[in-house]
Amino acid sequence: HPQQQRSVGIIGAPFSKGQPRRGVDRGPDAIRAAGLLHGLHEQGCAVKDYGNLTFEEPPDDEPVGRVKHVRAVGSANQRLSEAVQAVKLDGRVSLMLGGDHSLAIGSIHGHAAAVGQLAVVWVDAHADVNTPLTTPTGNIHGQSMSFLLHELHSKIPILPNFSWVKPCVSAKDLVYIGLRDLDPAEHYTLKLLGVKLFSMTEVDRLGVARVMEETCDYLCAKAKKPIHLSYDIDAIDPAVTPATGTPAVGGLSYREGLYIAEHLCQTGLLSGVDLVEVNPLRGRTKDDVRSTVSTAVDLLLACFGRLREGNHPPDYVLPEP
Ligand code: 6HN
Ligand code: MN
Ligand code: MN
Ligand code: MN
Repeated sequence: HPQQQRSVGIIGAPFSKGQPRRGVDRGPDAIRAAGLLHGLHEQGCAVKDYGNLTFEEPPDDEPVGRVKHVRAVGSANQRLSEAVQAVKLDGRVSLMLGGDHSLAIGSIHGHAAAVGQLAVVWVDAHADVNTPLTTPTGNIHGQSMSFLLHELHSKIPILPNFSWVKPCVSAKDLVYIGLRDLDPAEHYTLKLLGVKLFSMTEVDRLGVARVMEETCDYLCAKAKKPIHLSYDIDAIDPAVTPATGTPAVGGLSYREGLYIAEHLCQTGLLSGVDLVEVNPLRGRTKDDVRSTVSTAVDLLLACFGRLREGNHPPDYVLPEP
């Protein structure tokens, strides 16, 4: 059906302590500088930019067990959760620009706190479902979903600055797309919980169109819950989006990545979006960075109504001679 006016609230989250590489905190400004707001306006969206969040640096943020920067990640996400709740109370689709993927904790928590039960579509090379006790790296961006899943609640230790995090997603309301680099504990967990996933093998077998049909059938089987899309740019093949911290070969093509965003937009149920892990200091050349950032912008424009067939305003009339 024709384009409805989409109302978007942008939150920049220049945060990098969920992983060890510098630069991912420059993601939000790089994505804005590549024309995101202009593009959204041009396609008829009502956009409000809430600006960039600022984060405190907790003193003595020593590792807890293997887990790094626990206090910084906990307090940054608490702030983000509140910001997302404010955007949702303003009646907008929340768009969080990362920053690293640990920010999904606050983004999804805040979204669920504002609107209730969510369906989550996690597009990523990685499952980000290590617990603080299974993480091989200690990086919280590889653990985000473990804090959010009800079914893993008993496996999560008490951590400083995390007491506000309450699990808010059921395993049956989660779908992964694009997976190709999982740790053994993550694979075990997804099988144990019966989480629906479309790894790159399924994308190859079914094609992206069937993957998206099955994703929406699965998530909408009972009720039409609001959808939270958490898009890690490393889901796309590093030939297209190399400027990211944990690239993994064999990823989604540009077209497959766009199709996912277009299809979720057409459901009319997209209520919150994350675009994370764009790191303008990675990649070898300026073109590497340009291609990564402009792909991120294209994915987001598709999330908010842009179609490859073209678009026109609902009140368009042909000029008479
Ligand atoms: N990401 N599984 C690895 C880990 O450190 O737990 C990689 C995580 C990557 C996280 O890309 O958002
Ligand atoms: Mn991720
Ligand atoms: Mn990833
Ligand atoms: Mn529509």
